[in-house]
Amino acid sequence: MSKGYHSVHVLLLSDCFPIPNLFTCKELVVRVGNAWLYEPNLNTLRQKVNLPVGSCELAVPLKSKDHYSSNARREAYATILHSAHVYVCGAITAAQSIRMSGSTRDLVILVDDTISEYHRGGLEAAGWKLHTIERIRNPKAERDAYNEWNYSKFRLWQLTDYDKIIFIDADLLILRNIDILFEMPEITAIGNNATLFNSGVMVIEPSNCTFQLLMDHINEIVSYNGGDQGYLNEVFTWWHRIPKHMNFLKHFWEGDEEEKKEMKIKLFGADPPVLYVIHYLGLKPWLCFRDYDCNWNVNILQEFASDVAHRRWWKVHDAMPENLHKYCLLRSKQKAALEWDRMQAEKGNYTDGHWKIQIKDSRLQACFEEFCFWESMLWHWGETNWTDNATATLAPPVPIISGLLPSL
Ligand SMILES: [Mn+2]
Repeated sequence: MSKGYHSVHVLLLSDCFPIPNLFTCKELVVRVGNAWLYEPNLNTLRQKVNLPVGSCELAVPLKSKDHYSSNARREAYATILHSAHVYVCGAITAAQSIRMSGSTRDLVILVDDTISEYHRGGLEAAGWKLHTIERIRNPKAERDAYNEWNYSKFRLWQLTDYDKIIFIDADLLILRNIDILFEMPEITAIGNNATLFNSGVMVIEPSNCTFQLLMDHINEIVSYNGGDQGYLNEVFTWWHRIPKHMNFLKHFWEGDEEEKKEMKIKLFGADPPVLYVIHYLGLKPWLCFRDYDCNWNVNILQEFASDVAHRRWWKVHDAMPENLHKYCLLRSKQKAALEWDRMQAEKGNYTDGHWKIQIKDSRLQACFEEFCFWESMLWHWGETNWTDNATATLAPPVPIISGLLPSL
């Protein structure tokens, strides 16, 4: 390839659109039918194709490359809450973890109008800059399904005040500074399985025309898992693989040998940290009592259970300013759900024995809703015709912490 002193044109003949992060829509000169003519920036294209694709050179570079200019003010960490206020506490704690890692980059959070003023206040106090977005419906999702709105993630590409974004899920902790990823191109991520990347941590480059491209194909591209991860993997078939430590999944595979399990537990607990990022799969730490990882009490979720990783999350939580802790309180319904799972584990006499542990978490007693008598919710829990009308008609939560409110 030319040294980059002369401009070069690249002509591609293809019925599909060319890989959009190698040949960007900004660099498209003209398209006629299946002929695409680009005038690429040779320096950035060279940097990308020089990145290792094999398994021998996965490490991140020790030193920044001099030809790759970066401007910290145009770089940010970003996350998104798609209609999920239960992730507010996670996002607040994730922000804390980024600051504890020593990063000073902007923190940007995308929220839609289902996130209340109260919760917005907490996110801002934690350091997130709020961007209100119009959510994007996944046309292939069922109504009210978990993945109904997750195509809203495409709006990250509209954050054109920034050249580079490290996207992070709201359910992870940054234990060591990962700013070095700002030197990596779109898409940089860890491998999920085979040739696919995990979208929990990924580097992207905002661009309105890339956003448009993602939107243009929303009805035709089929996502293998029904989520944004599957969709993005269809579009960005070229991506740069980084070590698993930069998005380490809290997950013990069924096939993991005992040694491997022990190694993972050691990694979760290492202090000073060895892992850069822990990604909390399964039930989230803030939706459990702090006493133990509540994934233990659900048979199919036990593969996600780790008390060591759980404790680590709470340590970061506890290091946050006191005024942020109230965003991590448990709703009555969640307390009932946790107790229900615990009772099932007791009935099943689960051998890990976590269900025997007495809960000392003060959040058990703290109530910020009008309805605090969560035990009554258990009377009919699990019955097929059970509805939670008793709580649904109550007023929205009032942000008052009190363990003294009388039970109804
Ligand atoms: Mn996640």
